[in-house]
Amino acid sequence: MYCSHICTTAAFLFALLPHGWASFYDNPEVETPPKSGTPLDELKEKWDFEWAFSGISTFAHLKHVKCLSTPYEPFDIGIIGAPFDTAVSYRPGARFGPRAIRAASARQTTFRGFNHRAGINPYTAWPTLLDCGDIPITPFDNALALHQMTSAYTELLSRRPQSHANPPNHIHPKLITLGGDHSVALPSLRALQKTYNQPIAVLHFDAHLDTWHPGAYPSAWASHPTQADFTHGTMFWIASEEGLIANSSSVHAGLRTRLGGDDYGDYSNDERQGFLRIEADDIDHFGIDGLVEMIMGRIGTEVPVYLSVDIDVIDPGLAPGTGTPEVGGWTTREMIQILRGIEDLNLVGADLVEVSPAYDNNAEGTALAGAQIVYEILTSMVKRGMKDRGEEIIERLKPGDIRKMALTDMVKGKKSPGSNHVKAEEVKDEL
Ligand SMILES: [Mn+2]
Repeated sequence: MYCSHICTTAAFLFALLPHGWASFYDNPEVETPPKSGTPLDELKEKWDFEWAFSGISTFAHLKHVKCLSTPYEPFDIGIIGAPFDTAVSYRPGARFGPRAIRAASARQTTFRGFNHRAGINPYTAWPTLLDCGDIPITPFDNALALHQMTSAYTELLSRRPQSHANPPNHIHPKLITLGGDHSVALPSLRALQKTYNQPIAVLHFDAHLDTWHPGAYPSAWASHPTQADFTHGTMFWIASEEGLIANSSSVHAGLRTRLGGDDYGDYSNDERQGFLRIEADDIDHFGIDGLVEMIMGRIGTEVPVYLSVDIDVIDPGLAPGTGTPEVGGWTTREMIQILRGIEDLNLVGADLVEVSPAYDNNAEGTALAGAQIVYEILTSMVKRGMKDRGEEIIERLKPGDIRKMALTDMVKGKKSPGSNHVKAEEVKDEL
């Protein structure tokens, strides 16, 4: 009875269809309009496209080149995997981080890559971007692994970037590392210090200090120095000892770890290494703008900065898949806003480490957070380059400005603008 009514209606409507025309139900051979250009151009036009869910997994569908063994393919910014996790103190598994982050970046595409918070699309802007693949790192010998990573970074940083000297300070290519446990920051810093011939400021987002003395792990068997000194909790201590880190312009942000012993000894040790400490709880007292001000005040926009993000800076409720989870962390949204706030830093390299997918939730939440953080870092590198090249950037409004503007208009009885691409000057006039 139900069908009879529906079916009668359907039959009636079908009769009204213009049967003389081919409809898409006929599934005809589709003729694409003729294009000017070579047959190869036409093939590319038709077939060079990947949906978010299709294609071989690279970061954001970027072209994959094994950069280490392909010196004739220049790039400006390379994404490189460091699948290494034999220096962790708790949960191993971050060697699978690079592939998880790449998979989670699948919805980052050139055609939908505009960062509305930043006003640019990093995937269509000036730099040649490549997914440089992974550094082949031994899982059996950490001394050798450290050597391999240092050699790999040094090799890649020695290349001439595609857009050499445009912007003027773009003399070396830039790398964003997908970790890997956090120890991979040491070989990065070694290579950066050598390449730039100066100590590098470290902006370090993490629940933990990672400036611990190797002796912080008690053992009757300890001898020093030893290969066992190189861990994901000691690499900044080693880097400080080696003079790689710019003392007095480095920052930890997001700290909430328990400390060793019965006092603040870890902090005094940390201070000797020249870090400013911003704790996770500080966000409630100073807000995002306050934290951004502290970081920018400390580092400024000129000194070369290595931005090192341990995914455990995010609360494990949102990012559980990590080596040493600590409750009470920042939300992903807070982290994104902080990263947007510090976009004027002079980044010379970055990493996103400690994504350990075996402990992630089924919805790949940790890897998604990691992929988004890499996107924000990449956005900053690209945007700073655009500014240094004198390119025009769509000025964006801060979320607070938009809200204020909407409220002002509503108070005046006007329609709320409801969009954020209104020119900033117009709003300033309004306010
Ligand atoms: Mn760490």
